[in-house]
Amino acid sequence: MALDIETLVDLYRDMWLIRAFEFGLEREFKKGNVPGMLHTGVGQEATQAALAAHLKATDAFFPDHRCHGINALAEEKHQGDGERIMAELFGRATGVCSGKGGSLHSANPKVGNFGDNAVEGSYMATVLGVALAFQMRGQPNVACCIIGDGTVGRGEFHESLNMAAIWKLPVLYACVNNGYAISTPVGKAHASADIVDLARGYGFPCEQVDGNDIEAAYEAVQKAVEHIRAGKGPYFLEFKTWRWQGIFSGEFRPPEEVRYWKEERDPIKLARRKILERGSLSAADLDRIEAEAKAQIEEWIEFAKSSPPPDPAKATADVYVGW
Ligand SMILES: Cc1ncc(C[n+]2csc(CCOP(=O)(O)OP(=O)(O)O)c2C)c(N)n1
Ligand SMILES: [Mg+2]
Repeated sequence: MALDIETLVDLYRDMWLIRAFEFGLEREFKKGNVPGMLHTGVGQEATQAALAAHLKATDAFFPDHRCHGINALAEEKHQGDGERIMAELFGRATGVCSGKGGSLHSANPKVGNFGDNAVEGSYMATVLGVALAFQMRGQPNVACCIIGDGTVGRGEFHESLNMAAIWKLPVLYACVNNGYAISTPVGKAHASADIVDLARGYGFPCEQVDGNDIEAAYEAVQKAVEHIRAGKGPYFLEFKTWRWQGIFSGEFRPPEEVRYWKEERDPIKLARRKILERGSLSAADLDRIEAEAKAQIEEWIEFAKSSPPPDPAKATADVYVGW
């Protein structure tokens, strides 16, 4: 089913915001302005924009290490301050965690962002507690965990799906299958290269989605979220996609594969084609949306750069809660 043009254009704008965010961040990282490690979500914008479009501030999501874009969109959509994710990545006091969280620990539960951490799979257990709380309080909220294909190898994957199934918990599993974990192809690490096959045995709805097709991704998340909010229990979505950047710099994938995904399967190019085919917006209109997103990100980068570093006297503030 085709999305209405307004929604499609909004998603196009969101995808450009994510890509500009990641490219801007990467540029500054290479200049030494961003501390820590960096893994970007370039190539996965459709999946992230689709999730961000349906998650409310009252929901909870656990992002993975490529989710700067979804973190920024949640911040921007719910509080109008996406620049605080940029500042967090720059390690500045104006960041969502006062510059002490960085990429993996950017969190802000006020917008539903419960944060990532360095141990792949750990929040597949934590998400159950949040989901159980929603269920016990009778709230129609979604607890979403965004995981990569690599996380599927962790024991928590199966423990989490099993418990969500038997307790009918409101969990949305969003598995971003980008073909590799570090440099190991999915099919060499798991019994099926289609992760959805591994999830199906738990008996709740599971679907495989083209994660580079914004319409398919948006509609799949919409359907899953409606199911969960109606109290019908968990839902599993596998987004088939591809990440432009690996874990480390350098390229290990065959040149033809890289060309195919960047040229033929770029989610932004695909969305642009769809919008132009509808005929109500011109190429110039879409160029303007792209330029606006890039300009907004440059403002966020300036905000981050001009913000002060955290005050060393507050190093332990917010580390322990209320005692
Ligand atoms: C338990 C654990 N083992 C290993 C790592 C190191 N590590 C960081 S990212 C990563 C690969 C993750 O692959 P995937 O989930 O497919 O995500 P992608 O980078 O492809 O998006 C690994 C092994 C880790 N963080 N935690
Ligand atoms: Mg992967």
